[in-house]
This record gives sequence, structure tokens and C-alpha cells, in this order.
Amino acid sequence: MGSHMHRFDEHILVTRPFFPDIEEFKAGCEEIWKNHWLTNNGPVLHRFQTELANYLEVSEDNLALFNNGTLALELGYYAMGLEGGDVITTPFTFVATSHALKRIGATPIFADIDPDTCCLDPAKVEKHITRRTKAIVPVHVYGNACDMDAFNRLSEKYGIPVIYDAAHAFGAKLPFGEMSMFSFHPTKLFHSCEGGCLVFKNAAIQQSLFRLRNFAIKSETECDDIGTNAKMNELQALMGLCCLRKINDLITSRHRIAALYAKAFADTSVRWIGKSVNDAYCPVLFKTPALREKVYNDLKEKCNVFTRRYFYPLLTDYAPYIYAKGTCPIAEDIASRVLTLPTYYGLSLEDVRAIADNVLEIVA
Ligand code: T4K
Repeated sequence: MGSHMHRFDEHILVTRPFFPDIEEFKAGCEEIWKNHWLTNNGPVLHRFQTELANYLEVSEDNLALFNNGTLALELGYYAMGLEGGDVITTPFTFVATSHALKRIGATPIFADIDPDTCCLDPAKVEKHITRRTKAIVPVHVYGNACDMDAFNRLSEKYGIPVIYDAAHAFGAKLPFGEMSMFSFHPTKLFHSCEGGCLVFKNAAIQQSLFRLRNFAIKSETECDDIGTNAKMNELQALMGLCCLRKINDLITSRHRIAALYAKAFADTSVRWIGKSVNDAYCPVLFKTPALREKVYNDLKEKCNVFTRRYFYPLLTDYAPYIYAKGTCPIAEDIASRVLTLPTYYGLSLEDVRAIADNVLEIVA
């Protein structure tokens, strides 16, 4: 172990969920206890929906809440009629982006990414558009904004919708496209224990989304489609409401941490690739895959710091998508060299500095 490396007494994980003030949460629980209502469209869910719509500056008619981001995506894709079609998307993402497509019987077609943003490259997408293409699904990876103008142009030119997996982009205030999905998983900068939300242009699909998340039950005696159970419950909604009150602090702390990493890695061999609007993640790129592995392992074993290789392996290395292996060389290269460093509300700047110094010591 290098003489200057710092070993943390308590382990540092890549992220840690935010816990709101417990008294505030307890007060909300008391209300839920009085209401005697736990799920299925309860009053707290409605309040969360209203406050979220205000925060996102959309009408409540253009938003729907779900019990997690994956089911939000699945039902969003389904409501947009993507089943049976091809959908052009990125392999450099969490598996949920494509799993949700496969689960409704759509076929993910993978196009390569832009090495600067790590997001789907619109120029690469165009080559894959055929008569079977039903949509484009880019991901704002790490909260880095996709080239939305270029995707808009493709959408208009070919008459196909763009649906953003914005799981990482809450608080980034980016345009929503035809539809955007936000994940409220506790590893995200904003959360509701588990949860997810869709924001969509066409308010007419809201009712079908509401039905689909409740088994597609239409009335006590009618069920007209194959829906699922994707309802957000009252405790999730309460957690969301409590976290929303702290959203500005949550984002500010992410910005401070990212700025410090960026400064520490400036003019070094470690490339800071955070171009994120909300600094949800802190990704860096190493010169070689071997160096990335060394940093990942040394941080874990010698420093008690547990980073993550988001997103490695690439989706096209996983069994369901192996048919596309080797088709996206830029994504493959970045997946083999990237590492996301710890960031969360409550991580001290002193600790960030020590983590960055450890990284620099390991690569020296
Ligand atoms: N699209 C994209 C682009 C996504 O990134 C995601 C989710 C989705 C769609 C789907 O949205 P959701 O259905 O999840 O709402 C984690 C999350 O489980 C997943 O939500 C997230 N992306 C993905 C990027 O990260 P893992 O397998 O890395 O989770 P895990 O359990 O290893 O946790 C990560 C770190 O956080 C660990 O160091 C432990 C720590 N942790 C985690 C939890 C849950 C805690 O300290 N406390 C906790 O309560 O997937």
C-alpha cells in the first residue's frame, strides 16, 4: 500500500440513500394511520403527484406515478404501442432500459454512444432506422444530457417518438420529449424508497397508464387488457414528499462533490467525464481497462471504498442481448475503462478529497 493512501475506518459505498427528518416522516405516518388507506390511489399519492407536477413544471395530467422505474418504463413503452416493433436504444445503461422493452415483446436494436456524453449518439441511430422502428430510447446517462435537438430532428424526419430513460436525470430540468421516465430508487439523488414516474406530452394516455398500473381493471366488472400491479403505495408517496422538500439541498451537495472531483482530476491521467446537469453520478475514465480494475480493487481492498463500474458489463454482453455483441465499440471501450466514484448527500468534502487522492496514488 502506498504511503499516502487513506483507509477509511467505515466503508464508503458508491452511494447512500437520503433519509429525511424522522419526525416529519412520523407525522405523515400518523396521517396514513388515520386515513386507514395504504395503496390503490390514496390521498398521499395524490398530494405527491401534485407537488411533483409543480416541481417538474408540468400539468398533473401529463404525469403518472409507479412503484418503480422499471415498471414505469414497461407500461410507458406499452402505452406508446411499442410491442412487436424494433426500438433503437443504447447498450450503455442499466439492464432495466432494455428488459422493459423485451418484456412487452419489443426488440432492442443497439446503436453506439457519443464518447463525450456516454449517451446514445443520434448519428449512429439514424443508420438503424427501418420500417420496423417504432421508437428511439436514449438514456441521460449519469444525468448527462442527450443531444435532444438531434433526437427531435430524427423524430420529426421519420415520424417516430423519442422516449427518454431519464432515470438519472431528476432535477436536471431537461425537456421531456414524447415521454420521460424518472427512477425514485434510493440510490438516486431523489427517491421514494422505490418508485418511478412518467412525464408525457399526450395527456390522453394518462388514463390508460392509470389502468395499466392497476391490472387494466376498468370497472368492478370489466378488465380490458393485460395490465400489471405497478401502483405506488402511500408510504412510498410519503417518502417522496419528504425528500422533495429537501431537493435543492440534495442537488447542491451533489454539485459540490462533483466540482471537487473535477478539480482533483484536472490535468491528470484520470479523465473526469461528469458533464452532468444534476451531478447524480461521478464517473471517471482510466487509460486502460487494467488500470480501471486496479483502481476498483485497490479502493475496495486497501481503502475500504466500494465504487461501481456503471455500466460494465455492457448490455450486449448479457445473455438476452448477446445477439448484438461487438456492434457498439465505443460503448464497449468506455464500459471497460469507466468507474463511478462515491457521491451522496452527507459525504464530506474531506472524504471526497481523500478518495480522489487515493485514486491518483493508485494510478501514479
Ligand atoms: N434505467 C436506468 C438508466 C437506471 O439506472 C435504472 C436503475 C432504471 C432504469 C430502473 O429504475 P428502478 O426500477 O430501479 O427504479 C442500482 C439500483 O438498484 C438501480 O435502481 C439503478 N438503476 C442502478 C444504476 O443501481 P445495483 O444493482 O447497483 O444496486 P445495489 O443494491 O448494488 O446498490 C448500489 C449501492 O448502493 C451499493 O453500494 C449499496 C448501496 N445502497 C443501496 C440501497 C438500495 C445502500 O447503501 N442503501 C440502500 O438502501 O442497482
